[in-house]
Amino acid sequence: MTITLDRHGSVAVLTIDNPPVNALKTSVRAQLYQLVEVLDADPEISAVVLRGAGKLFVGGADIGEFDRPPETPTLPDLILRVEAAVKPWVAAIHGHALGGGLEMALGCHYRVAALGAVMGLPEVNLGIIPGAGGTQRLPRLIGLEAAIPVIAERVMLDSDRALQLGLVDRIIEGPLTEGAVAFAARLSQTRPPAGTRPLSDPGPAFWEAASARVAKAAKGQSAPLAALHAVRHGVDHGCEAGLRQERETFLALKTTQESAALRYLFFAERAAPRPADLRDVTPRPIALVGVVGGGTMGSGIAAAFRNAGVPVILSEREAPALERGLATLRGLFYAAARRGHISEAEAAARMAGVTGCVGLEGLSSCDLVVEAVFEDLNVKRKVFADLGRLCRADAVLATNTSYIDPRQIALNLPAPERFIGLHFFSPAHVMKLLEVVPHPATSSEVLATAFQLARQMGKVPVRSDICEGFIGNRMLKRTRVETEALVRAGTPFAAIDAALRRFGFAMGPFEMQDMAGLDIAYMNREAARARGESVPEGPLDLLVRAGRKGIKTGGGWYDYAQGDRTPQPSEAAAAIIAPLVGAGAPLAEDQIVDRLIGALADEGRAILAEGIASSATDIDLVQIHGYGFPRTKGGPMFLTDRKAKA
Ligand code: T1G
Repeated sequence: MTITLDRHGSVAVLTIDNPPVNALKTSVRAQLYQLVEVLDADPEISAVVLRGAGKLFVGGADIGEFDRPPETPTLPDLILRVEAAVKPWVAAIHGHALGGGLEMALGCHYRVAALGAVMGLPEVNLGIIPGAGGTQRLPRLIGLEAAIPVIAERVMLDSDRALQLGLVDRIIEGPLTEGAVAFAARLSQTRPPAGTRPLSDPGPAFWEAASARVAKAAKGQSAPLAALHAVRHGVDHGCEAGLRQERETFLALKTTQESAALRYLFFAERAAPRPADLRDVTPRPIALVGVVGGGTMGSGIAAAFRNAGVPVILSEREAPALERGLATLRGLFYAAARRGHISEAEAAARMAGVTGCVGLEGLSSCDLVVEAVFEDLNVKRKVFADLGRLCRADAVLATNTSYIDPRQIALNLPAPERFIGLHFFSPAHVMKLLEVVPHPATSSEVLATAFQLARQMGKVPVRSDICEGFIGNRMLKRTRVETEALVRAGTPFAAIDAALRRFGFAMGPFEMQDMAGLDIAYMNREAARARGESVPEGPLDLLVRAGRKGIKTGGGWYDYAQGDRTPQPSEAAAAIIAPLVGAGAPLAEDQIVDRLIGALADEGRAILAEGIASSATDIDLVQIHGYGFPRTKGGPMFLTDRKAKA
């Protein structure tokens, strides 16, 4: 049984106990449906309290059931039955009431909440819309102005705001169940269903503004506007018509590739920080972190740890460089305050948790030290030789290298079991991806510590074994090879960028190169040539040798006006690369996309076959959280796998 029934006098308390999030799976719905009948008929019962066991009320419908047709009683069936109950039902909300969980509460006649409870309808995150009345009942309870951001823009309501809006009837400060029972015991009747409340049309200007706002926040996803449309349909045609339209839209969206991709990522992102093979390994406590290098990566990494509440010591070789690093950090925190993400006081507190030191001696008491110095083997080796001498034997020592073999870096390091690669992505305090690259000697405890830190920082950690460029940059290199081959064969690079932007990338590969700087890839190619590898002369080499390194030099593949990051077509660039551009027929847009996504998946399969990545899902997470692959497509492995099965 996942529903328990306790009697408190004349009040029945039903507890949904379906760990981990009390999802309203079929058996839960069936039991609840039956209990409505039983309790309605029970003369001893005057009211019903519905609550969730554990840390929350209900996390929603069971997302795991979405790949099959809904079984009865469906959630709409159950909610209509509760609404029709003759005894008043009170939803007692603590923790989260999300999606179908909030819709269930909206079907109850009354709602009470514990302090700090959070309510929302985040279905659009999954490429669907609320499918059990949320788009109709919520606006009728709290008004369109407050409801639309919850339904279509991922806004959450805490208990105070919910009380203010009339979503909840009471906040229970003491023990929730007792408070809810006391509230219910005083009830003598139900209340008309939320759906019967009037909702007038605010007029075209309101809808225009709402559509524009929702479309902007949707970033190309289709569910948010579909949710708004369902709300409006109910305003125009009444609640019943709105419920029908909502359900049809929900069922239709559920079968889309976009929703399948977003659900796939939902589970992948939740599983990533808890690899099964580390579940029984206790991570080390990390109370103080040292960061070596105050450049762009070093200051970003320090900010990521501070944002997670961990005190940081920033180390630089000289005082002026240290001052610059600390100033960059201060700038990051106060920029976050200016954007309203944190308060000024919080920005000051985060900076107060940073100390600086010149040299490495000041890092001897750190539990973890992350090296983020210049990408040079000898420089890194020297840093770790010193850290190995200065730091405690149980301190974790990590390198942020993106290309160099960690085994080479740790060659002379005593106790290499404490060494690991932690590859952050720029800007490190923003980008969610963290490639965790164990050295062959890395202990499972140190590995578990890396994943625990990723959880603490809200990162998506992906384990990568050692190869050149690990998972992400290796696939980036493959993309470069493929895109360059297309240009050589006659497909304009601007057409490639346009094709991938329309596919869903925020920018194309050539625009991305101009932003990151062409010289990074050029130096890697030159280094490979110096190692005797055959790297054919490419258009990128011609551009860099002509002084075109991207935005920072006013031009790369494209031209850029002073202070403007908008790519402009460049005759100069076209002339420079012309000797290497073929006269073949350019590929059509879908061919470009198929070719490049296919190449990414092909490289992904090679990475899997070599055991560099643990799963195809991990490869997709790297692409989504490190390289801007559109979430609505799920990732190259997910997409090509679906195509192959179609
Ligand atoms: N269904 C199935 N599994 C779920 C789930 C759900 N709704 N929510 C979470 N899980 C799993 C998750 O995969 C993980 O599994 C474990 O629970 C713990 O999750 C009709 C159609 C509730 C705030 O979108 O936001 O209702 O990895 O790590 O940090 O309109 O989970 O342990 O195996 O996230 O404490 C709408 C989704 C559904 C909310 C808890 N609801 N969940 O956070 O734990 S659609 C949502 C969350 C719907 C109706 C529609 C969070 C949480 P595992 P976790 P957490």
